[in-house]
Amino acid sequence: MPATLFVVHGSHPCATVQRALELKGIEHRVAELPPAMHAPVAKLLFGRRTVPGLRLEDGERLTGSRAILRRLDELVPSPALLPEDEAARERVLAAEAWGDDVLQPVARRVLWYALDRAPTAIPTFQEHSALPLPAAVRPLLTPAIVALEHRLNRITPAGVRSDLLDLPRHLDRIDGWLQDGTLGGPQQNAADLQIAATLRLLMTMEDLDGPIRARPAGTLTLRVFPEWDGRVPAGTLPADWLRALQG
Ligand SMILES: N[C@@H](CCC(=O)N[C@@H](CS)C(=O)NCC(=O)O)C(=O)O
Repeated sequence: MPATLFVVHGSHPCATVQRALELKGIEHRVAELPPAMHAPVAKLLFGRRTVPGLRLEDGERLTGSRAILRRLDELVPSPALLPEDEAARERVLAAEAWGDDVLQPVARRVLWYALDRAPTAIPTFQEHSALPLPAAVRPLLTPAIVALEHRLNRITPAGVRSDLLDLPRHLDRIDGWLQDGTLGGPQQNAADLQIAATLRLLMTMEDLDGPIRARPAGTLTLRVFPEWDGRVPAGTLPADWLRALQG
């Protein structure tokens, strides 16, 4: 049996790992878990309640996007997801860690906050989902999923406001890494995959799409992930909180 990647459809770290598997040509199937309800399943299978989780052909189980990418590089060294040069490698590892620890949660908080305000956008995130949930049942589950995600991600309006006010600073940092070559080289690296997946999820919100798309960070994102389900209409996020991004 090929490797199995356990995902939630549209999850950004899951997309990071899936793209790494594709780049390396590792045969795999994708097992999709229902959002929010995936946590107990992931905990049972991988000992940690988050996706992505990867079960390799020989049964080895891996969890966490960064740990999975490290193991994939050991198993299939080419194309490498980290540069050979020691200093460049350290820079990519630091950018990847920042993308995981700092940027990844920003997209979760802002998106689930937005989906609470615009629940009719939720089906657009399921367009290519393979979950055998009848369309009639999905709207019934939606409020519970949104509430659970708010709890899991400790979402508050003040927190989301400060995430959005900080976003221009985050984008400046990413553009700086593109300028110094840490990101955006001819061969996609681990930090490209980690950071672009989060930016792509943020770009599903029309309020954020334009300001990100206009930057080098947006160009990288669309190069790594041209397609992504989901569209949250403009005007969903409070205009006041977006001022820093537009200015
Ligand atoms: N940062 C870790 C964790 C990923 C993560 O938090 N995934 C979310 C989905 S995007 C999740 O499974 N959340 C469930 C929870 O927090 O219980 C990684 O990159 O693998």
